[in-house]
Amino acid sequence: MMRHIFQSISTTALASLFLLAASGVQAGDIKGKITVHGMRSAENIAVYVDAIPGKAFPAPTQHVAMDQKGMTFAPHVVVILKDTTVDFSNSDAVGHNVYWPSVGGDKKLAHNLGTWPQGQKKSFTFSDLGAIALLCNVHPEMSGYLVVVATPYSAVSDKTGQFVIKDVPPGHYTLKTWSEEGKPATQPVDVAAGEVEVQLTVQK
Ligand SMILES: [Cu+2]
Repeated sequence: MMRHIFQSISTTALASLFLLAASGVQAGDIKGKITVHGMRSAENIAVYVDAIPGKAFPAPTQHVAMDQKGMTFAPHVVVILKDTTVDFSNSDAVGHNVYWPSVGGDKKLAHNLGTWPQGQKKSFTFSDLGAIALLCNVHPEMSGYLVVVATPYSAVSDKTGQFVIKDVPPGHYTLKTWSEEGKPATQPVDVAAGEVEVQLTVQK
């Protein structure tokens, strides 16, 4: 009987069935707006899905770029998935150094990549979670930040405090923030297919 039913379903019908099954787990986008209190700006705030229980993410094959350009780290804040390799480049005519005094406050994870001239780059794979202040020991006024998180679902806010985290699998999660000036904030979020809007407040 079953055999007969399957034989009577055309290839096109089968394809439609697979599409239907796939749409049952359609990802959604988290569209958010951050309001700040006591801070200079709502820009450059890292927002990320804290964790997805039972789900492990493979080390990304694609590298992330962090440049030193115009005597600044560019971009100023980058969020990366754990085990991402960052390529540090130097676009300035002067030598720059890259070092970090800790990872997530752990001074044992301090590291100095050295100093190198324009046009060269050095790579490093970040396997520990936490925020990292990037510094240059040639130019003490320079700073940038890496935020290493446990999921690939993250974003950095723009000048108006807005952000979009794309293609998040449906589920109930906790959004967290990291910023240079503000205290960490958390916000529950329910993701389904389509777009979910969230409001976040970050306090100094
Ligand atoms: Cu420098």
